[in-house]
Amino acid sequence: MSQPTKTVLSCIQPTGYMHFGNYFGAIKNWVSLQESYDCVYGVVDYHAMTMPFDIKKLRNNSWELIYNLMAVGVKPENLFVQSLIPEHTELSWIFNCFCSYGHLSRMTQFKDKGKDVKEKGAESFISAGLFDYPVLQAADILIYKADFVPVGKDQDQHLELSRAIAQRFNHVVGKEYFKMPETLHTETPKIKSTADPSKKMSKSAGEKHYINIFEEEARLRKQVKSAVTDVGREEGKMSDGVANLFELLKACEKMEAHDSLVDSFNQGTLKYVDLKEATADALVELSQAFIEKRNEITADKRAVKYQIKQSSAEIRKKAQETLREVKELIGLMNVK
Ligand code: AQP
Repeated sequence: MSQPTKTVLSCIQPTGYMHFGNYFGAIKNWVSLQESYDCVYGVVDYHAMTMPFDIKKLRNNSWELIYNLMAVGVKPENLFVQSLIPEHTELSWIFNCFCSYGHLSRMTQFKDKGKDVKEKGAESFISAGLFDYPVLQAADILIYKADFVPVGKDQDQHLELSRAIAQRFNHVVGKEYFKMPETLHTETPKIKSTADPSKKMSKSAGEKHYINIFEEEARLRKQVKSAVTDVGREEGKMSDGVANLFELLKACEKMEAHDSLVDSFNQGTLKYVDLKEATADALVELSQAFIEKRNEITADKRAVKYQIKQSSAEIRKKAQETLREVKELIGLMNVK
């Protein structure tokens, strides 16, 4: 008898551009996993509200992210928009009651992002949503009973929290209702900022700290050319900045150039300018292909919007089924 196909779930926030950290850390895996699994991928607009946001841009950012995801190869039938599936937020309330305050307060992303907001002088905007969003994330994952969750390394702690919530729920209801979702990483789960390789590539750190995958060629080359290479180098050890450029080259699957430049590094003859040029060439090649595909997709935005509303409605059926079962199990009422 054939085994049922396993489910893959992952999400991304519509907070602006998609960068090479998102792509090489997670989205590249989203695309390839579609060949072997039932995949569900979300544009999580409720999560994008947890940091200060612009109400005039939120909806458009979600559509832009959809075009971007499709341009890199995510199939539209696998995509949903979170605010079109209200069962996620309903389940997240239930999960709030299965998650301890102490566990949630240990989340490093809350501390890091809270610090960012504070440094920008907006302390009063550190919202309860920012504190609580890992619980919503647990609902995003568990509502589809996902087996695998392809994410970057920065999400490991949140995945652990999802498993803890699932375990607590199973314990309370006295059965193995939720399965434990497993994290899947790419070979490059943590791409660093080229401007400050001690940090991950990220949008919230500011413009210098991420490279947009649809970047115009001249600016992309400039960003790679100005990558920090030598700061913090220990004798005989590769600096974080140089290692990051090698990671990017590897992620672009340019192994011949990668291996020959690694040889030069080992022999002490590597010129950083050559490493930067090879990295920029590889990123530009990829980015040009994405831009071309994106132009094709955005030629008919209405059709895409229609398609995504349809796929969200289809994906919602599974979320409704899980929520109904959860409510039954814990003594809540279902409408019908
Ligand atoms: N630097 C990274 N390296 C590897 N993977 C990464 N991811 C994010 N940054 C890196 C992975 O991308 C997926 C989507 O992440 P997100 O929803 O947090 O998207 P984002 O808001 O676009 O990510 P940012 O820019 O990194 O946001 P901030 O600055 O808000 O933290 C996830 O699987 C994530 O692991």
